[in-house]
Amino acid sequence: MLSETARAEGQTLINPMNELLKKIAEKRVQAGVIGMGYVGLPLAVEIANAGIQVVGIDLDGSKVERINAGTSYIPDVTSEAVNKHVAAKRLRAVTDFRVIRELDAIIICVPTPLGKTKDPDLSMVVSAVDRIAENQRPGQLIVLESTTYPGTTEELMLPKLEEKGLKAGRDFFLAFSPERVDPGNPSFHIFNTPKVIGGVTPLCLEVAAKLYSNFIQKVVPVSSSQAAEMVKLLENTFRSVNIGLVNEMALMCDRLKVDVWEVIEAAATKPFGFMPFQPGPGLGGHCIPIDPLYLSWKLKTLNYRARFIELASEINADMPHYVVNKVNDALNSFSKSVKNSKVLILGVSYKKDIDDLRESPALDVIQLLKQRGAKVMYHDPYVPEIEFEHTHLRSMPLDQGLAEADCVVIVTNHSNIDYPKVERLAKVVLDTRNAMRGIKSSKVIKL
Ligand code: SAJ
Repeated sequence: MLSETARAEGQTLINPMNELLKKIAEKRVQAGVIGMGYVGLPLAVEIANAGIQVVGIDLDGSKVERINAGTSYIPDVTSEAVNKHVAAKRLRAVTDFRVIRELDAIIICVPTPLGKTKDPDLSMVVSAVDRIAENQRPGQLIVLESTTYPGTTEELMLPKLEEKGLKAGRDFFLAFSPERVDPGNPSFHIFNTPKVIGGVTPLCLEVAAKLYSNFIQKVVPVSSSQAAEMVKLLENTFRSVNIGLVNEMALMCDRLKVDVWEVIEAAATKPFGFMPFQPGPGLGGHCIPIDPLYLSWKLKTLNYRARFIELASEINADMPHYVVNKVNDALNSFSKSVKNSKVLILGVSYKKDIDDLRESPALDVIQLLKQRGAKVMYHDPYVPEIEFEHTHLRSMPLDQGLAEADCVVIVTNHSNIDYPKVERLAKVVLDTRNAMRGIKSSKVIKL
């Protein structure tokens, strides 16, 4: 039986697509996920949860070993879940890309960072696509999930995958589907977060949507891979620009001597037309500080300057300097200077209740304080040790840090910190996250 789209495109009766659709419908499809990180491993486990055979492919042998040993190294994925599927031989991991020959569906979840010159670094995507092209056969679905600029799927991936004469939409199927993993989110996981999908052709979309519907509650089809790529960038640019706005609000309220947290809380009572964001010490994570710059980079190649993106990035990137100036003011009020003062950084991960340090503003704050001659310590129950540039520190016991510090800076507002104790034992606290809201104290300075 031909799908309606296939019939419209005059497809022959027996063709790779029907074969693949049949395997998907009967859950015989062999899936593979390239990149076993905070996106790939949860995705692979979700695919296995649907009863589909899945192979995790990663260059990092230690990740492969840990998965095959039934253990998880991603906080949002339990070892019990990994072990269950490995024991049932539904999930395994390999470093050898030749496994792709056996696979019907390959999903790419590799990092897309910025290079040294702040330009997109798609080297890991290119490498994954090259490995797929080397092992490609008719009847495969290939999906890119890594966040990237609009056009990547069609302009960069498609030519490589058609190089040997296979045709997208006929012999293989190519789509983009942005990942929407929110690390540490207690409510939304892979299964119950709607998944946007855009195909290089309508048939590509149809095949990808059929596959994802096996393990995602709601699939959201869009008209092209570019549209799907742009959806993700809108989502994250929306956050970056609004965080930049609220950070600038904090700078303005500081000059107006108005409590920005009170203003935001009151504005948030508006039941429509407003969405609260919180000021902070800067923008961390591997997405929000980076993804919008993929979009502005692409638009620059089209002679357009994405001013909101650039301005928001500038304001967000400047917040660590603002924090350090506030530390300086706090110490000055005790006739101390930053130089030779002991500063305790409370919380170093890029957001609360996780252990991820990527792009964390805490690292910038630490570097800036060290440059001004401060003796910097930190306490973070999620991060036992940090090592970056010329800094190597271990998390100090909280009571000891509070006793020794001339100034405490709350950079990440982990839920499991005893903030009343911080107020009791600290000399002065700079609270960049309103973690001490509700604790009235002359020792606490808010951002
Ligand atoms: N931040 C603020 N103020 C805010 C919100 C966040 O300063 O009001 C800071 C956070 O502290 C953090 C950074 O921004 O340093 C990013 O925070 P985030 O909450 O956006 O968290 P991410 O980057 O882990 O995950 C985001 C997802 N988060 C949410 O939707 C809440 C989502 O945008 C994407 O699925 C994900 O990035 C991604 O992978 O793109």
